[in-house]
Amino acid sequence: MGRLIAISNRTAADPSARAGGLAVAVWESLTSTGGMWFGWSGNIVKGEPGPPEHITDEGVDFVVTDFTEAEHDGFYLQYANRVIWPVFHYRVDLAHFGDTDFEAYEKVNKRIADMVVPHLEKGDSVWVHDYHFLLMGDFLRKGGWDGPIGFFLHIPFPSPEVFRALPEHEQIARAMCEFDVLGFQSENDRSNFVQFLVRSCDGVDEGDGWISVFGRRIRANAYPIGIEAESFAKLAVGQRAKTAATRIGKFLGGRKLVLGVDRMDYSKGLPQRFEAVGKMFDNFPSTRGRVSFTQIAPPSRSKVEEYQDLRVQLDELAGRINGDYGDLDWIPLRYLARSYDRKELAGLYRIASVCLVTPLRDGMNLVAKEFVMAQDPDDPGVLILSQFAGAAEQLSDTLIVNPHDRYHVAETIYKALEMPLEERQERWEKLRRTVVEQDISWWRQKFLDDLDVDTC
Ligand code: GDG
Repeated sequence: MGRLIAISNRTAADPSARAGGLAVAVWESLTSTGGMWFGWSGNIVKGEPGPPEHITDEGVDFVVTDFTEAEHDGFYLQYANRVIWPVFHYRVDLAHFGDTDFEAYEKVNKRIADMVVPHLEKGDSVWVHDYHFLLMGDFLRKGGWDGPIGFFLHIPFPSPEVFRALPEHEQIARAMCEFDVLGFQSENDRSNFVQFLVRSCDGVDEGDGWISVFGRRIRANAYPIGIEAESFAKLAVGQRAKTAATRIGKFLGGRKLVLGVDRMDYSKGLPQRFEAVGKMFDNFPSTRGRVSFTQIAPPSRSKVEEYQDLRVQLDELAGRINGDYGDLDWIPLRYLARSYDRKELAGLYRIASVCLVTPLRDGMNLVAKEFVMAQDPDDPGVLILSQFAGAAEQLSDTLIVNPHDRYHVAETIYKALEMPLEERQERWEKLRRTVVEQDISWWRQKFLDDLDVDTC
């Protein structure tokens, strides 16, 4: 049985970083194959980075490197997060195409590949994660590795027209075709990628996920990522969850809770969501004083200008909506720009009547799945989900909305608040079954089966 070798920007070398679903899934695969995990240490150093640090834990070898200031800026902050992230989320208007950032992106992909190749042995399989390392397959091949390489993209893959806006799209597409198995979150993303190869690279779609392109035969499939469904359901009835629910219950004073939980990112559609909530108070006066919207929005990438602008925009909108509709004893909308413990989040999901998951684009969106698993079967809340989240392909039994259409979102929130118990239960049971059956282990196994890695 061969080893699995994972490569991702951040690893779970620090045990406290093993809490998230993805980290757990990769970690479990590695412990069962005695594998290795390569990535960034999280440290930024002045001058040249020293040799990579080796950490061994439960049979898994982590090899992590520091970034120089130039690498952190050019590779991470600029090309990955100010070029690929906006373009792949259909925000070409927000992309900053600098002169030198792609060079930094290439160099880091090559440096990490060069760090990995000497450790690879015959029989190993490599699993690369996410948009930071789109060129990794190419550099691993150039370094002499001809064994299997899988790649999973956690964010959307844009339509061919949008992808072509990326000045380096040809080089990136060619490099991506050095992977053997390419995993996407949804059929829509997979089909965008395949269409690009067919229309622009003379690729041939052979069906069943197989594509012939650039003299190679590769596979591209949808592997929708899941969560640790059963254990999340347990968190939601734990003590920490109950305490959080009691705390927000004091604030609500018997009113219904409409909840949002998102990293503060422009892809998550927060301003549009705030406006839709404002519209609801406007168009459905019976909700005034009876409903409160709370958005949990931990800041992310706060060094990047577009994220600072978003913060200002949210402050203004929240101020205006509360000014217009609020009363002496009622705050209609509030957002908390801080992070809560996962157990506390589970408690908040459980007492929410409605969860608004309305990104403008999202690879999958795990919040939607967490909300489903946290519900009380006797009185489940209602999920409102954007048609542009990857999760909408699996969770089609919920209320699906166009997040740009504030009027319709407002109407849908009202409909969700008024939905009879029987309908809520029927819909929730279907969603629950999907989230449980297609959980994080299912996702991992489905991907690794196609890469032909035995992790049992
Ligand atoms: C990328 C893709 C894809 C949020 N606030 C707090 C907190 N969270 C947790 C949620 C959830 C996670 O963060 C967010 O996951 P998402 O899937 O919603 O979004 P991204 O971070 O953008 O992730 C996405 C994902 O990768 C996996 O492939 O689904 O499309 O963009 O788990 O619960 N966690 C804690 N405190 C918070 O305040 N502890």
